[in-house]
Amino acid sequence: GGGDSVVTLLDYGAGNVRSVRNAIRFLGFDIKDVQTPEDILNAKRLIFPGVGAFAAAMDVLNQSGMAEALCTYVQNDRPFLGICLGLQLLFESSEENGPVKGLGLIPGIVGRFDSSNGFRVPHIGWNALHITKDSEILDDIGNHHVYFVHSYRAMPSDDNKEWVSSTCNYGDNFIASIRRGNVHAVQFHPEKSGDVGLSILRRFLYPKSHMKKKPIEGKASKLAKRVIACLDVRTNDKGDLVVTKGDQYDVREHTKENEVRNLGKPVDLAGKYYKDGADEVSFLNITGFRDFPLGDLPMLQVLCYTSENVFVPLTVGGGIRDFTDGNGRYYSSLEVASEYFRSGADKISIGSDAVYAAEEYLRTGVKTGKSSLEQISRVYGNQAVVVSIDPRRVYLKNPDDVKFKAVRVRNPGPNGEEYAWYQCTVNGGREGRPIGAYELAKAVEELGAGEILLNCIDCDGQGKGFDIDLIKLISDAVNIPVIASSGAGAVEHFSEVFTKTNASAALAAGIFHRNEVPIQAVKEHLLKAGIEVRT
Ligand code: 1PR
Repeated sequence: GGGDSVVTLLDYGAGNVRSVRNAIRFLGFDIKDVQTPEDILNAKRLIFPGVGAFAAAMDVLNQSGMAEALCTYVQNDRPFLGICLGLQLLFESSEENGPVKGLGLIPGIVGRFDSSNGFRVPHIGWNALHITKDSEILDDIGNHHVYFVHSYRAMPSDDNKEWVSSTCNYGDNFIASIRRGNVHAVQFHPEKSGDVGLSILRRFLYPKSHMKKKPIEGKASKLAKRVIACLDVRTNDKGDLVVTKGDQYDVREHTKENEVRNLGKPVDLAGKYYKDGADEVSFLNITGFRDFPLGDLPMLQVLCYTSENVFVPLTVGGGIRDFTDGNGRYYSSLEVASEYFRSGADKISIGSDAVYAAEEYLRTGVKTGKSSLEQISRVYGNQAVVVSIDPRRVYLKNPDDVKFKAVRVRNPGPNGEEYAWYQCTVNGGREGRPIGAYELAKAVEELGAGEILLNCIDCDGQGKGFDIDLIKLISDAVNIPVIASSGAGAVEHFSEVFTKTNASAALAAGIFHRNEVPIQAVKEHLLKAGIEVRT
């Protein structure tokens, strides 16, 4: 069981629990990993961060004898904290690839969110909670937001109301947390919910140190719009990994030396943006398409170090594809992604390889299951897979001139063209492909993408605002969240994109790197404009 500063962690090896480990260590605890069912029974306090699919998790728990030990542990009212799937598994069954039987400790069935009522699935992002009873670990959460990422949820009912300690509204009113005695579980991710999440974990780890007081009333909120800081990372000519930033994807200074623009160190900047209130941090390894990322150990180290101190979701992209190195050793895209997840990424993002996969899918009409996108989303869940689109505007006089979806644009082209289509590119914008952003977005949604990062080469680094025509087109075309990117230059650009399009998040790089607009100013402006954000 270990001493007072030890937490027993049930990690059955199905995915990334690195962020949970980092958060526990950050709070001053050591981790003892469960090896046998006895380790569960002997734990002083047990954290169970469920990851992966429900059925796979139950198989492991049943075969190892841990399911029985968990049931005994919970029935004996021992200190327990389940996270995400670690909450869902306590219920009777799940519809995820099922029905599949769960641990059966709490009455109820875990079902999928209904996306037909206009809510995007997966549910990704920050919500405030409706506290329904004294939950202890949530006592001072008030109206603060916590981070969710899931497609399945349990619902409150008369049969389980003695367990439910908070709910959240996302189309359905679903269970956000349960509490009975010393047994707690949360559907959201405290380890990814910034300071608020850390304080929830702290309350679980140090229960006696908190004076009993009346919980602050919380009110359930709408899903907050996210503000994301993006770091384009590459090796400069001196061999240092730097944060860079392009103008329309050109990252070199226009001087005689023509050096790669250097805006700072990746780990430092990520830490700064976390402290400044970024809801997520993205790293894009922008030369990953030509350099093999697993040969690029510094990038993996950047993730390792960043995830030790940054407790919001981290995304990493660049170079995720199958690869054969100089010695003829073959690496699958899944291995590349796994290495990123092990190093601390919560999501990976795929650019070029998703374009090829979508082209093939549209050509053949067949889902082979072999593309990087399909494989990674099958193993890690589609909420862990972002597709990054790098389109370029192509003006048209007549929308029927191309077989791709064209839109009427607000600002006509150089020759008065009133229409444009958005051509996808690969290799960091270097090569245009015969597919539009609209066709790509719809295809990758079907292939298993959980989110779209929508750039625009024309707007990148220009500071003139997001491409509203493009973002509206794509966010109306798909049912997964869309992150608007490229062109932010002022706080007003953020309220514009959230009022004129259905984007779920907005991403910026240059204005944050150059300290032109702090993240806090963006949030304050959005609040004033009546747009819900995490503060
Ligand atoms: O194709 O899977 O290896 O992924 C490569 C990834 O690297 C893609 O996500 C691609 O978008 C990105 N990338 C490649 N080259 C560049 C480049 O700039 N030369 N960066 C690049 C893309 C665009 C945004 C940028 C926003 C906001 N950067 O991420 O941060 O446009 O910028 P702003 O706010 O300053 O306007 P693969």
